Amino acid sequence: MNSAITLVTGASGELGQSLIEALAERGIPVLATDIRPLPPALSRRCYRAVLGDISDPELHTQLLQVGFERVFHLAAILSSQAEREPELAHRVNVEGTFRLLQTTYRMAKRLGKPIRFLFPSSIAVYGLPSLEEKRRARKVREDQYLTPMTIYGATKLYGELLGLYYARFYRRLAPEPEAGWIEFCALRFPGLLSAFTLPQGGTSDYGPEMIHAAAQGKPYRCFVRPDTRIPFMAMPDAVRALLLLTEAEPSALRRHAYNVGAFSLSAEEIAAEVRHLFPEAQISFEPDLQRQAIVDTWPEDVDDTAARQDWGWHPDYDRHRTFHEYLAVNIRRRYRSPVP
Ligand code: AKB
Repeated sequence: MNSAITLVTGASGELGQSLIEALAERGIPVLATDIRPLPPALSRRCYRAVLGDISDPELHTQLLQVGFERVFHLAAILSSQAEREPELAHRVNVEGTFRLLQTTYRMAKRLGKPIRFLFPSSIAVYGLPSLEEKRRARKVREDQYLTPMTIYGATKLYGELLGLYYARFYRRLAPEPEAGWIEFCALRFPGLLSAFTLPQGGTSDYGPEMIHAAAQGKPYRCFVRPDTRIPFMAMPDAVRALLLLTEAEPSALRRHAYNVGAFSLSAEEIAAEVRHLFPEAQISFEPDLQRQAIVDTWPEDVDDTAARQDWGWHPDYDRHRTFHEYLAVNIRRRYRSPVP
């Protein structure tokens, strides 16, 4: 990856923090932005940090002043919060994405070359109509069940289409390479499991919350049924997927949005892994009807054949490695919890 200034939006979020660490380790200067201040240690890893609302034109003026040659657009309101605050979700996830695509196009024209724009999308773009269909469907392909039931899923799906539109429309207007355009690509992520940070406002959060609570000796009430099954991925794999896709040859990318998978787990299976690592863990199940309804429409697993074929995707962390190497070691260290 060349050492061009790389814009990371949503820099204070959990994916943002891990991605910035990885970019900084590679010596890539990061222009970070978020509405919340960055943790000071993370801010020191960045070339520049600009605070602001991604839907605010003033922030975009500042981003253009600094300049950038690559984009990871991570800023988003996640599913559970978006259901509570749909207007906010629309402003951040739709208007923010639209504005950033415009800004990136202006930047690409100024540079006279294409800018790659990576957009983390989600399994929330899928909407399985019933539990029976969810069990029957098992691994869902990119073009199936695209009828999300949440505002978050709808805004992510629209973000993918906006990106595709920008990539195609301006490419048609400016067929000469020196004119600049956007190379857009979306990754549909499953629930993410990080040892270092906790997500905020998502519906797959019961996975990470369960293990972080156990490591701190706190009881955890899981808000979905034990048999609830969705795909999950370890955070280092999510970061690696973003970096791999950034480096893929444009001609290899046959899709504008790719599934990436690692393993599929029920909430009961997560609880079993957590109890294995922390035998004292106190986990109970008290489903919340609204959040349960959301995950019941998300697929059990995803078919990521296209990502494997087109840009060599494969997860490094399966279920065992995720829990017994990555999470066990790092979470114990983080909370100084004893090895049983
Ligand atoms: C959420 O739960 O909203 C996210 C997601 C699956 O995109 N973690």
